[in-house]
Amino acid sequence: MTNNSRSSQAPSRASFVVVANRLAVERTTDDQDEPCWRTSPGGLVTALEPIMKAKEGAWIGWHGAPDEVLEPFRHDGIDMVPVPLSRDEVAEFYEGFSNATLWPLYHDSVAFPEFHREWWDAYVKVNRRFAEAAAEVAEEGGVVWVQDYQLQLVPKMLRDKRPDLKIGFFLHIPFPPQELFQQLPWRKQVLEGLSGADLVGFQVPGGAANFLRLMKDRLGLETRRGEFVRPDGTRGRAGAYPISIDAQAFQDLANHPETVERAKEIREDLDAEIVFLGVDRLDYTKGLRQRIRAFGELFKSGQLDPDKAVFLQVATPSRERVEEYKRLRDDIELLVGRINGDMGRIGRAPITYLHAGYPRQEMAALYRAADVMVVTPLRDGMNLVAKEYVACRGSGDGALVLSEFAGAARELKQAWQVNPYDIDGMKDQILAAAGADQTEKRRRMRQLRRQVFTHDINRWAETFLRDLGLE
Ligand code: GDG
Repeated sequence: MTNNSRSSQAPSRASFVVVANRLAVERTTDDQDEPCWRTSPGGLVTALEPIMKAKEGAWIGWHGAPDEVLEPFRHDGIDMVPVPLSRDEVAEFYEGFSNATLWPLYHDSVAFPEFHREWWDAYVKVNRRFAEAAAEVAEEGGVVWVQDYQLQLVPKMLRDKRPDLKIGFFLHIPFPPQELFQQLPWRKQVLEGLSGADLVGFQVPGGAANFLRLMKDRLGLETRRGEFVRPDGTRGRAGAYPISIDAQAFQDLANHPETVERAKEIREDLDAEIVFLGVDRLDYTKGLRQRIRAFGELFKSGQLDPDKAVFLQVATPSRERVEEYKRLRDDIELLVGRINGDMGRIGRAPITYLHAGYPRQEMAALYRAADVMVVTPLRDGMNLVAKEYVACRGSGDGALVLSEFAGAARELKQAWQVNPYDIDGMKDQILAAAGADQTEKRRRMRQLRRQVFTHDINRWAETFLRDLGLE
């Protein structure tokens, strides 16, 4: 939902505060071309909006422009508290420590994590700034919910300043096993940071188990039945809270007449009997190299006929200033170019590769248009694309190929599951999904849809906040 007109000065204290790397609004321009804010389209914002409004909530986050200091403001019933970041902090805290140290380390080190002391210093400094903002904004006895790997030190920093608060933390990405985590030179500080939360949420039980084991082995804390005991005798808890999507909203969007029409156009343009689809941020965790290789081999061997089948890959631009991402883009484009050069003919390429972001409605049209959705990350906290595809298949057919290494695999058991490192196995499952008869596809999709519609984003937020003790 866009909202341009309801921004004004924010009042000072809130009983419910969300702290996230990014603010819940983004800059845009209104009808008169004047700059204004609109609510970000993400699922987290949508899920928390009703609670934020009911509780006079505040959202603390960076507003996206370096070297700019902004006063708090009110937008559409929610107080926005912008946290400033300098250009150097964006490079060292965000692109550096968050995205070139923690991101690869937490994703099984599928790319090499870089450790730099100056990045760590920036991480500490910026986390302190977020914690200070939260300490100032939260009212006595309030609830503060800190989001994700960029802000792992905030819970303890905040608890030290404001022991009266209830503090929750949710990690959107995987939490690695001890053997990997302990490479981190600042492992103790990160664990201490997280231990300040009353409730630490993970996508899957394995993440919570890894965390509790580290609380015990690295911090020497007593742990029992999902709880840890801090040195002062107070307790915190850890558990799994698998995130989801607004399934109904996706279904409605997919069923909108314009979307239905657009999906038909996409099918006509692709002019194929069978359409395979991949949608990912262009990220090395998403398994794009392996997936494209698998399709290349299927086309080359004739198991997929390039005249009848097409693989459409949308790769949304992401973290383009980080070196590893530049390399990935070059690799992918080389691979796609080579396959299309070898196997295409005039007017027909087996792989349609789009390096672009699209409006949500276009995404829904793509999901509607695809016979087989291929989601094969090497490691993924959850993966919402898989759930979005399922929500958009109101027709009850379609097939989902899903990596075992996505958090979503625990819930979406009726998908054709794959080990993305096993190219031959992946090829077999892609063919099995494509070749399954309608009855089989419908049977599986029915169960997938039941799961996604009963475990939606509202249930996720309500469960976490109930366990944290939000009244
Ligand atoms: C992290 C974790 C976890 C993508 N391209 C476009 C677009 N998207 C949307 C998708 C989906 C979202 O972005 C991507 O979410 P994922 O879950 O697939 O992956 P990450 O971005 O890596 O998210 C992940 C998630 O946090 C939530 O906790 O599931 O494991 O890595 O919603 O639809 N949306 C639009 N245009 C695009 O071009 N509008």
